[in-house]
Amino acid sequence: MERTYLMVKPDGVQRNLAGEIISRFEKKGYKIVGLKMFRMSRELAEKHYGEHAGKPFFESLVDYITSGPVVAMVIEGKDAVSAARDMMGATNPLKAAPGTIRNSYGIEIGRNVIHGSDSPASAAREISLFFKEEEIIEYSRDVDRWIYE
Ligand code: D4T
Repeated sequence: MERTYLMVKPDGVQRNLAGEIISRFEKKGYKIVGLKMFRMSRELAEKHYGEHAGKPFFESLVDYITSGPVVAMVIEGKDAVSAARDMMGATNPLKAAPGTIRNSYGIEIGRNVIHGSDSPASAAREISLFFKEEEIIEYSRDVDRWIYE
């Protein structure tokens, strides 16, 4: 079982899409083990997007991600990192495959509704950046035997 970090970005929250997006991961069968709303500080945003520092879109990216609350979650399940990336679709919503979250709800790359970790290593880094250990809940679900064989 693998964990990944997902975050409904400020546009997704403003557009009342948080519930819909959380629901997609629940309905697929992933277990939510962490969930909260917060507004990101500039410092945290610059750390999170550190790999893009110096790029032309960096400042607007930090402005955007700090512009309002985000809804962050940690989900757990088989191949969670890559499966969640597939469910989100390509970074540019106009290039995202039909049916993906970004294709369904976005148009612009700078308003692409959701973030998800791009590798198990990023997931571990982002989970510890945004969640305290005690905010991750370990529990079992009876329904798991109907989701996994
Ligand atoms: P995030 O990290 O937001 O889930 O997006 P991705 O993992 O899919 O894509 P990324 O790291 O390459 O980009 C981070 C973030 O920057 C915005 N962006 C990206 C942008 O505004 N203009 C651009 O040209 C690029 C490449 C969108 C996502």
